[in-house]
Amino acid sequence: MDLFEKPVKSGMVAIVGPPNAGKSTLMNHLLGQKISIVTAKPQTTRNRIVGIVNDADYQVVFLDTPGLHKSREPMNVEMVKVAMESLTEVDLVLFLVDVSLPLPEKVQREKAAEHAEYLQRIKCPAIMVLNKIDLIDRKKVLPFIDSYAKLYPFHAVIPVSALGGDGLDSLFAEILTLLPMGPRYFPEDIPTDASERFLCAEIVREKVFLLTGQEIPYSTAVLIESYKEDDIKKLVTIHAAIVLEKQSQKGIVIGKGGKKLKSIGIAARKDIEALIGEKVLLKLWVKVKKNWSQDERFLKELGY
Ligand SMILES: Nc1nc2c(ncn2[C@@H]2O[C@H](COP(=O)(O)OP(=O)(O)OP(=O)(O)O)[C@@H](O)[C@H]2O)c(=O)[nH]1
Ligand SMILES: [Mg+2]
Repeated sequence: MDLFEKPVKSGMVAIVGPPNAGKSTLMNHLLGQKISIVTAKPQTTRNRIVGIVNDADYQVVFLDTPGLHKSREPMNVEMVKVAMESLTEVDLVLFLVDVSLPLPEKVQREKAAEHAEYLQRIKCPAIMVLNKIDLIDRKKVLPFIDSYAKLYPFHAVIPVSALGGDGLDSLFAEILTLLPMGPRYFPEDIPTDASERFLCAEIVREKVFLLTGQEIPYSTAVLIESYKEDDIKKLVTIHAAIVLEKQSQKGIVIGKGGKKLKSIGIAARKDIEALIGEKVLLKLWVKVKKNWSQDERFLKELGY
């Protein structure tokens, strides 16, 4: 880094909140690029994922995090720990909730109490982001603004649609006003610090989430076993294992005559090619590792 580089608005911004609130969708939209995987199922994101937005006057480093929730499962406990740590290690927190869910008042109150517990840990400015306003009548957003303003001294409460983009300009402007001046922490030309291998594994996992039902997504991990670039042929060959917890799940992921696995592979290859800008040969296979999500060493290997 150039020592004489002029300081810019720069800092770390954690995107935290309950599962499925739209945290990854928000980060991708602010980046203008898909880095984090998105599905309609909760607990999609398992790691802290960095997304960097650069301009002449700023560098905003977003941290997309796993959803905050109560769980005793070892993997989920780790995921929540990652999100909790993000609450305390950043310059600004965006606390994101889904305001489109029609919840009974009692549940709403319980949720607010749980959120207040998380919010107590924050040591920096915070913005409350009320997401998915495209799904409800504008008038229904007002009570949320009031009730969340009581929970914590937020610098702002901003309704948005992370998917459609409504409210994101105001949100980004507010983010910039709250960030300190400082150096750029990352080079200007990279949108994330995640490796291509990691992003490829995530894409395969997203397709398993999207194309299988019931318990399969939560029992799935993806390991990239080899990643070879051929500069002459301009071809990247990737071998990946879809790791499941039980033998009985194998048939579901492979499907009749291998059909399901084939469609997972086709969908994943398209996205990987778009991400790395080269032709990809993706070879997938399915293996069973009994109760891998309880195995701390394996979780470490996966980076969870
Ligand atoms: N209609 C609508 N849907 C949205 C919006 N934001 C996100 N979604 C949808 O909500 C679902 C969850 O989105 P994600 O971005 O994966 O949510 P998340 O908070 O990252 O979820 P976890 O990683 O599981 O904690 C997906 O189906 C998104 O398309 C929005 O503003 N409007
Ligand atoms: Mg997510």
